[in-house]
Amino acid sequence: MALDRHPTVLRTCLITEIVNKMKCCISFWTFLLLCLLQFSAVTSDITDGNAEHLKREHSLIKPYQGVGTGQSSQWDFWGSTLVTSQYVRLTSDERSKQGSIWNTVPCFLKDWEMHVQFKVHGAGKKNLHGDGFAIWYTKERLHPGPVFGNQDHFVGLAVFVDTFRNDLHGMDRSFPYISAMVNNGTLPYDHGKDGRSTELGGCSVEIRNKDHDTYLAIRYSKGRLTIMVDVDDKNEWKECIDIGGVRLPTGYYFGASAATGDLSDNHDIISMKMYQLMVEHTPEEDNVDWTKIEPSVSLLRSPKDNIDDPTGNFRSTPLTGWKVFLLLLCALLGIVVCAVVGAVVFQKRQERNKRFY
Ligand SMILES: [Ca+2]
Repeated sequence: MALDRHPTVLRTCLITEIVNKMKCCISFWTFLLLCLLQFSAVTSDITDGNAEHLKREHSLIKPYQGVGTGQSSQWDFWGSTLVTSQYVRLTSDERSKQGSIWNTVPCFLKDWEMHVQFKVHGAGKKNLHGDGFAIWYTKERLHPGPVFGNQDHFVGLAVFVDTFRNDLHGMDRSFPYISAMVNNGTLPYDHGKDGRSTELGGCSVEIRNKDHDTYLAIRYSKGRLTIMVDVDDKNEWKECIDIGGVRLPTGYYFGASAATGDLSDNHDIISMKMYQLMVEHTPEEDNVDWTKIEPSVSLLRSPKDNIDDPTGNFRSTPLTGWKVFLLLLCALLGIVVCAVVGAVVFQKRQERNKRFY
């Protein structure tokens, strides 16, 4: 009978039961964690270019027929841009050049992914080349200016592939450096600091004078901006930037621009392929007039990183919802493991005490 059991035995049974429950609990959480990791791996996969959803009106594809000619053309170009049958050269490897190419059709897709094949090459040795190129999704098009050949105080999204280090204090990063910036027209791009004070995130990538094809992908879906690169000839995307809380309207234009200064490079765009992402939206989201959205970003603030940042913009990658959840999960797992270890030690001690009596 249970009541006749020696108290120590009863306690040992209880502890064994607790330990078993905790083991079960750990298995459950481990399973959940694995599921989450699997889910995040799936969601972070970039589309492999499903041809069904390729939007030709927003894509620039060899041999670039109809580029810049007549009323029906879907792409305009400007400045030093040279269109051949094999590439669109925004600048040649010469000093003080600026060129751009712009989609003439505004994009009304809510969720999209742009794959850009590019080639940056030139005679300049290490650190003696510049300045880089930018991919744009902006309200206005064909407005030349000082930001990689496009206007400053732009409205929309810019992805910069900056090949020349202007900021000699910023030695914590190597160049070329890819970064993203969202602007509602109020912020200037600071060339002297390589745009550091307004960037949303970035990564260093070796992209120059490669014999193989080099790509970058920009995905915008459900307020999330993801930038990936495929530059190592491995045919796989590597994450560069992934941030949530990004608001971009529909109805803006895609474009690419490049500039050279005292130093130069050939900045070639081989293709820009736009894919529509099939994503469901809630009725509330669908009822909003997406063309009226003002470009903005809401990030978790990181005072440490912005101590000397007068613009109030934030360059650190924020903790997104599921990352916070994973962190909490890990903390919970840690507590459970500690509790189990404690319980096991306690159980062993009780058994040893029992032997002594
Ligand atoms: Ca620069």
